[in-house]
Parts: sequence; structure tokens; C-alpha cells
Amino acid sequence: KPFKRLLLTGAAGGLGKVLRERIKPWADVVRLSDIGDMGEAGEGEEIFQADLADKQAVLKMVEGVDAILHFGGISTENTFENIMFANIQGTYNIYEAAHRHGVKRIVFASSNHAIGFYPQTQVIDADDPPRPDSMYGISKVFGEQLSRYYFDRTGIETVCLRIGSSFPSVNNPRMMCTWLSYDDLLEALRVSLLTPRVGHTILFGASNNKRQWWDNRKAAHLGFQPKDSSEQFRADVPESGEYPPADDATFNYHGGKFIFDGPMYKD
Ligand code: NAI
Ligand code: 15L
Repeated sequence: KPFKRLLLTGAAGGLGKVLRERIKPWADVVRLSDIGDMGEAGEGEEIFQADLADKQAVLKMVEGVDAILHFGGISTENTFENIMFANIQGTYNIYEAAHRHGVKRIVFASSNHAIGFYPQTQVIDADDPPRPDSMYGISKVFGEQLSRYYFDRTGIETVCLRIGSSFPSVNNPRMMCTWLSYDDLLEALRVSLLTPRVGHTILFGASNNKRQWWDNRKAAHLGFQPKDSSEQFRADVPESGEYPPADDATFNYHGGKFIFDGPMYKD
């Protein structure tokens, strides 16, 4: 197996539960971490329940691991304070612990909300500046820049996977563009972990959908080739003839409805 011990944060979450089952072939031991309950450790698993904002706990969490899939944190819009502890301080703690313990490779679960305020009429690539659509998106931009800094300063390699919408199926027209199947998510993680040199790479995480807003040519060295397509859900999400519909802002931005949250979020 390519790794002795792989750490997965966010293991109790929607994607964490999927990954828990499917990353076992990559490591002798998978260390699972979350603030929430993860049940019992199965064969080849270690459970480490902790708050990412707790630096001492994160230092222990990262000890002895070869690589990290950092999926833990708040995954939608929330108050700045909550985002600050879980996502900003939490991601800092992961990188600082990785540096101190000599971890060489991290995959950071970034999000399309780091660039969510681009209009859907614009195709972008990894060199286009971030354009976050929410406090949540800002925390992902922070993680992307923090990981770039740790690469430049310490050599820890990171792939920032800007996940579109990774769910079992598609249920709105925007997701026809943003959908990332679980199989394609796994493939994105596989190439991110196993490509010999990744430096600091931003990879957009979408399946091989018919319409694309995200150009992955700047991450060509990873050789990510998504296989699935949202077209299988086409009949479930008929689009109007007019695109984007001029009167509905959720169809106007890469980030969809997240643009309505941000500073307006109510405690
Ligand atoms: P989720 O909300 O189901 O899972 C996140 C997990 O992080 C939860 O189990 C939660 O308990 C844990 N967590 C939250 N705060 C924590 C803290 N302070 N300390 C330790 N653990 C904490 O989200 P999901 O969908 O599984 O997403 C996983 C990651 O992927 C997140 O970082 C999210 O931002 C990112 N992502 C997911 C997308 C998707 O389509 N599912 C799209 C873009 C990004
Ligand atoms: C995200 O970043 C969220 O974590 C996820 O729950 C979805 O909202 C996804 O983006 C999306 O944009 O569909």
C-alpha cells in the first residue's frame, strides 16, 4: 500500500463517510478524525475525536501520519466566528502540525465557493484570482493561500481540490455543471496523493459534465480524468430555454445561492 498511515479529517461528515469506506486500499492504517461521533474503529482504522481548533489535540492527531486528506470543518455558510475556529484556525493547526511532524503531502478540501462570485458566463482556470462568495468561501481562500505559503516555506505539497457539488445525484440545473461523482472524487484524491510531484496545485473537482465552467489545464500534470457525467440526471432537472435565467441570481454565479449568505448570515 502506498502509505503507512493516512489521516482523514471530517470523517463523520457526508464525504468523510464515503471516503472512510473507500480509501482503505491506500494505507495500512487510516486515522479518522472528527469533532463528531465516528463509531467504533474497524480493521485498519484508528479513531481520533478532536476539535480542529484545539492545537494540542491536532498536534497529536497528526503525529505518525504520512499524508492528510483534510475534509474537516464547517462546510456551508455560518457565522464568521464559527468559521474562524473550525476552518481558519483548524486548517492552520493542521499545517503547523504537518510541518512539525514532517508530513509531506496534504489534500485540502477546498470549494467552488472560493471562486463562487464569478458569473456562470465566464470559464475560469486556476490562475484566475479567488472570488469568494461567502465567509465560508473566504475560509477556503485562506486554506489555499496558507497551503501555498507552507509549500513555499517548508516544501509540504498540497493539492487544493475545489470541489463542486459532491453528492449521490443532481437536483438542480447548477449541479449539472458542478457535480462531482464519488468515483471521480476518489480518482481526484488518488492522483493528488500518488502523483510524484504536485508542488502546490489547484484542481477543480467536477465530473466530466457536458457544460464546464472550470478549466483544469493548469493541473494537467495530475492527469485527472473524470469518468462520470451529470447527463445521466438530465431528465430530472430540465432547464428553461433561456440560460442563465435573467431573473434568478442562483443561476448567475458559480457559487449559486451562497452569494445570498455571507455578511447577511444571521446568528
Ligand atoms: P460535512 O459538513 O458533512 O462534514 C464536515 C465534517 O467536519 C463534519 O463531520 C463535522 O463534524 C466536521 N467538523 C466541523 N467542525 C469541526 C471542528 N471544529 N473540528 C473537527 N471536525 C469538525 O461536509 P462534507 O459535505 O462531507 O464536506 C467535507 C469537506 O469538503 C468540507 O471541508 C467541505 O467544505 C468540502 N466541500 C464539500 C463539498 C460537497 O459537495 N460535499 C463541496 C465543496 C467542498
Ligand atoms: C460546498 O462547498 C458545500 O460544502 C456543499 O455542501 C455544497 O453546498 C457545495 O459546495 C455546492 O456548491 O454545491
